[in-house]
Amino acid sequence: MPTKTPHPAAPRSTPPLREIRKVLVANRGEIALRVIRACRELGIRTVAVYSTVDEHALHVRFADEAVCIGPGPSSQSYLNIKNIIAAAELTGADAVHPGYGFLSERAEFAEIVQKCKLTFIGPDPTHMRVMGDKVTARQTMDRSGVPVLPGSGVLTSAAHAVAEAERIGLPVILKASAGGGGRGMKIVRDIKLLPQTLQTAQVEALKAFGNGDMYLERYVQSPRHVEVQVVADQHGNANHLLERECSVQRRHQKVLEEAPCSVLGDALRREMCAAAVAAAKAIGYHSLGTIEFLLDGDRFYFMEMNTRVQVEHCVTEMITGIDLVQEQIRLATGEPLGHLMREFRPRGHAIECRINAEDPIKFIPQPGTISALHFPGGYGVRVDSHMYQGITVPPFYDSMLAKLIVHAPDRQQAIRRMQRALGECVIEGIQTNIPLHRWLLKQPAFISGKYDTHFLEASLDPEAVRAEADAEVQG
Ligand code: MV4
Repeated sequence: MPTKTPHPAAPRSTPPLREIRKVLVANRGEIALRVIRACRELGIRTVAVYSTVDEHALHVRFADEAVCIGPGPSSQSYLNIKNIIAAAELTGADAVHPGYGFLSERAEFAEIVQKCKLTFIGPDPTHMRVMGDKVTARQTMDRSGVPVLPGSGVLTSAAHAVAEAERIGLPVILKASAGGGGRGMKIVRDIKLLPQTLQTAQVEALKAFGNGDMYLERYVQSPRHVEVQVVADQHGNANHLLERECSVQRRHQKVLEEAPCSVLGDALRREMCAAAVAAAKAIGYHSLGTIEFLLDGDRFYFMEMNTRVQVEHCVTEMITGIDLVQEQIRLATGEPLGHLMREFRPRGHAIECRINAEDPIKFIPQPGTISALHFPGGYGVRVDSHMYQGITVPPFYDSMLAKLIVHAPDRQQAIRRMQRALGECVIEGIQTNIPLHRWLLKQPAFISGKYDTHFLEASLDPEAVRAEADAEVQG
């Protein structure tokens, strides 16, 4: 049940409503379009930023104004804070939406945006810092009663690590405190290997994140990745919008997501969603957020919090009927949760397939020009994409071309609808992972819903995927 944190009668934390008239969208691709569409419906003007290779991109055409912020490589454009802020000042934008990826979880960026008297459409930099430091996040959640796995603080020596591993019990997983999303993790099954593994991991973490801090957790052998969408306002109210199942992954990249999770019963769903709301309240969070859990049978444990809108937010939109990006913008103005402060029940079932420009067998990204394009349609089908016929997909960015989202009364019908939609999809000129999705949707483990985070990599069958690719060509 949604609850309200009582706060002093003298409103300490009731900021004035900040009007948003013009949003600078600090991103590209489908999420830039998603934000521009939300703004248009809210009557808010938009500013696109783009790199020289994105001159002909749809987000540039859809926005009211557009400013070039640098050359192709993201370090010089979509990650170039100075140029993005300059574009906001130049166009008189009063808010910045970071989308996902790029600068979306950089606390310094949110801080600079605020210092320039712009509204950051997201949480406070402090929330990003607490959740960006995984040891602090874990401790904060533990103290707030959110279940965490048995684990350690920052490891100070090999001896400390061994003592902690013996206390926790093998196998354990070493994680970088500055990591996240699967980066900087190592599983340790043999205590003799722990000191060496720790040293290697520290060096790697220092190189990758500029911080070598590592911690330990009990390793869960075959978990599911289930995450809860939370929403919170600037007045102390927080609520959840149910969960998403994201266990179909390869190398920590999600391939397909669905909502609701087919193995959660009502009682466990309530418990997990309540824990997610408690997590948000524990840090006085506001904006949209996602609490990721590892689900192990009927036990769940806090993994990470994402302080941004996520790629897979659409499946939640389909089963709740809520436009999450519009709500995110409203929350940034200081509006209260209002109509979001109710108990949500899953309305049917939604599935999202991420269509990537990649070799379906070897997963090598495939930049190039799209010579023919036709997206599916019809009842219960949604396509979020920045593609059009003739576009050249540059090599510098993420390879996701489109999200195919279906909504149906139940999971079986959603699977059938997705199979139908994939069958209507035509993308020529570059290879995509559509054959992988066609194969995936036929797998008994997927159809039965009995899969975990290892399922895709463990059962991938290159010959069977190749057969799907060949079948597609023949029609
Ligand atoms: C784990 C785990 C098992 N035990 N932690 C991967 C992403 C990052 N958020 C944490 N991850 C994991 N943490 C413990 N204690 C297994 C994973 C994991 C995983 C999690 C979600 C989805 C896919 C995954 C693939 C491999 C490992």
